[in-house]
Amino acid sequence: MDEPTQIEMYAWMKLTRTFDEQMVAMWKQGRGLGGTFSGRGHEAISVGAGMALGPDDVVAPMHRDLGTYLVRGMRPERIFGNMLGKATGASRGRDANLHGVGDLDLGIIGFISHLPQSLPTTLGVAMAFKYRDEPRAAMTFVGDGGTTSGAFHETLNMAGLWQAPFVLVIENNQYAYSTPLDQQMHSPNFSERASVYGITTVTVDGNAVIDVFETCAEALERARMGGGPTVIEATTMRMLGHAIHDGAEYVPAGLLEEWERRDPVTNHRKHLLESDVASEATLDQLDATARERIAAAIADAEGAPMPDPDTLGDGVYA
Ligand SMILES: Cc1ncc(C[n+]2csc(CCOP(=O)(O)OP(=O)(O)O)c2C)c(N)n1
Ligand SMILES: [Mg+2]
Repeated sequence: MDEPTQIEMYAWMKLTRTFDEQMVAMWKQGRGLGGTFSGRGHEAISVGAGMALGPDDVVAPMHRDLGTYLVRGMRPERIFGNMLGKATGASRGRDANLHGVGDLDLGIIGFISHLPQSLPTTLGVAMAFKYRDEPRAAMTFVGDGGTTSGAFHETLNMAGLWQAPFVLVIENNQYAYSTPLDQQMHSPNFSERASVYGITTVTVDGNAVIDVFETCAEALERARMGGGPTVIEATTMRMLGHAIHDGAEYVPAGLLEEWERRDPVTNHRKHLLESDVASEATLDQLDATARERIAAAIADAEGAPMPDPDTLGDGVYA
């Protein structure tokens, strides 16, 4: 992989991490509004997958995929604005977290709260591409918990049958809310689950951004070229609670320590320095740029107006 791309990956992951940290701090200070889900630990997945998408592909990110929104071109002002329920937010004040931050002009379908309903929706988009004979792919995400739902199996069944240009990333972060993997399913072998539907399956280290990027890029290209769907299991760890209110005391401390050593942002930085791709000064500069960018986005969102009550009925179709 060329060096500028590796550095760009660091910049996006750092922007994502900085956004996440500032968001958590704001909510703890009582400056937040709705529920907020930290994606700490998921940056290599959200950024690696986001960077692998082509300009004509469509993506439906999940609640821990802040990086995908940012890479895809969603401005941080619109995301913070959304989280604060402001008129400047992506849903114009209709929601107050990452849910609903969609923009089809950017090729982003907003996150659908009912898990895992982004899957059948994205399969529909993929099938539209196939019917129109367009070389485009549709990608979405699901958590380990979401794979236990019927819609996961229904979607994979049809994706395999129709050989749709569909790519699904399973973000296996070891927990669904407070429920660990071994209390969710008999055998957490996600590749096995998907392969029975006639789908290519790959498992990737979800904390290694270059690996995630390359795996997703290959799957998306195969989909665009008519090679059918892929399910990618990306293994990682949810490093904070389910949402801001959850202290996650039920997660063994040793497990978090183990995954902290595999932190995706720290480790990519280390890789760039050790392989002489970037200097400490270059990376420090990117850190400073991320801090400034996020501070500006927060100031913009906090200063923005609430929606005008007269617009309440806008966007209501039935
Ligand atoms: C149908 C449905 N039931 C319950 C919820 C509430 N809920 C939101 S996230 C979540 C846990 C999901 O776990 P997982 O799929 O592993 O994703 P993670 O949060 O770990 O990234 C639950 C139960 C929901 N959004 N939709
Ligand atoms: Mg999970």
